[in-house]
Amino acid sequence: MTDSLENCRRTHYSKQVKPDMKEEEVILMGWIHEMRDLGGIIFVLLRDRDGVTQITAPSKKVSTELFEDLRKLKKESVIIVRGKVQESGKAPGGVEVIPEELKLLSESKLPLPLDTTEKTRAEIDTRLDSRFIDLRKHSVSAIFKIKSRMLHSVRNFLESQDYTEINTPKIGASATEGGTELFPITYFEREAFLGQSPQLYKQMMMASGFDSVYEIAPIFRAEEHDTLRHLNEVTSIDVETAFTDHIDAMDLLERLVVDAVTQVKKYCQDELDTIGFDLQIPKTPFPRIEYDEMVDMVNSVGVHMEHGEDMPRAAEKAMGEIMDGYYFITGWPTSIKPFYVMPDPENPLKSCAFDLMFQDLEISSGAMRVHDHDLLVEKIKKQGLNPDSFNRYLAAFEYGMPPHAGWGVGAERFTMTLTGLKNIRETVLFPRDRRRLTP
Ligand code: AMO
Repeated sequence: MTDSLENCRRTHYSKQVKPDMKEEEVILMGWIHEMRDLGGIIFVLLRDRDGVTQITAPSKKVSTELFEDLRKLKKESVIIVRGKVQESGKAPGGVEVIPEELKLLSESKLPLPLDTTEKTRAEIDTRLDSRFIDLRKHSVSAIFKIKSRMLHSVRNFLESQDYTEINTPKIGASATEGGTELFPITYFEREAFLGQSPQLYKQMMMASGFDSVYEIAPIFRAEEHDTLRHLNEVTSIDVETAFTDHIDAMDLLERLVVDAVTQVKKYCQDELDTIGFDLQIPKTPFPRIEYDEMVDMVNSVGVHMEHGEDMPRAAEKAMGEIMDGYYFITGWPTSIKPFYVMPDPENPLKSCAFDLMFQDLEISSGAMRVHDHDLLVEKIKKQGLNPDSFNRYLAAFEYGMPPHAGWGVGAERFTMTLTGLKNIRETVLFPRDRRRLTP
């Protein structure tokens, strides 16, 4: 039998228990991180959201019944401890709690599928299989506090710039980013697809007169990649702005990135310390490198890349060696960018598209868009797609569409740059990749 919460409520988190609270009564709630039974004295490390408190029970100072109950506890069980704070040179945080009452709320099964101390680190697949336990480790939960702060900062920043948050469908009838990489689903008697990007919707919102919109939502990519940088479900931060061009879009993105990094550094220093990452606030302006210049740069270090081809992984790696931090690649060939990207009016073989890179990792793609209906139809056809399947989207370009530009940032890749993590799976609570559909 386990105890119930009844009227008992937490008075403090572990982090809030300080040595100057001597003799103060506290009620702590959490998991049993570690137990040491030395015969005449029992030590229990109680772990909660972001800290650990040592519960010290000398047999001479606590009741026999309480002492025996403590002795029976199992690691990772959930408990409530009411007790008095004492200063202690040896305990974590310089404090310990002498227990007066113990409630066992939920007993954990043993052995655990995964160790919760920071002493050992299991393989990523073992960790993900038992993700809820993996997340109990402060070095893992810290990643998600950093991601949460980043998303919070992004929202605050865009709201401060008068952007309206929108929600668009994640089930649709056609592709947005070209014909491949779609997950088909059964939609009653028809076939439909999971959304690859809110691209077409955010553009239609420009014809609706909203001017500045953003969406933070999942996108689904049926890419067969099995890399440290690709997932099949991603959280995308999408932005679209009317009466602007790609230069304005890059400026906005640069300001947003610097703001988010600054906020993470300000509010998540404990989490950054926990994961041991020295986050640097990027210098501005971010370098802007023309595509052709990038091709020459990678060729000059012995990596072969043709002018006109998409960036192979070897070229990304080479750029990652040359460039430190964030930089834009601009002036991409029109032929390798999606149909909605505006060709450069001076040289239509080049486009008004850009990528934001962090060392060897693409964080974002964006562009000024085509807002002329006929040119858009022509470009859709040129890419081997059927304009008829885009008729509802295309209609938005026939009744007054302002020039517009925007971008999409992958929240997980951005989190990788904020945490120094090399495997994107670590930045998602429950990742979806080629091999993983559970938990
Ligand atoms: P793109 O397809 O380049 O552009 O995606 C934008 C950003 O989303 C992230 N991303 C991914 N992250 C992890 N795994 C994936 N499989 C994956 N696919 C994409 C990357 C990438 O830079 N509609 C355009 C954006 C725009 O022009 O507004 C688009 O979706 O960080």
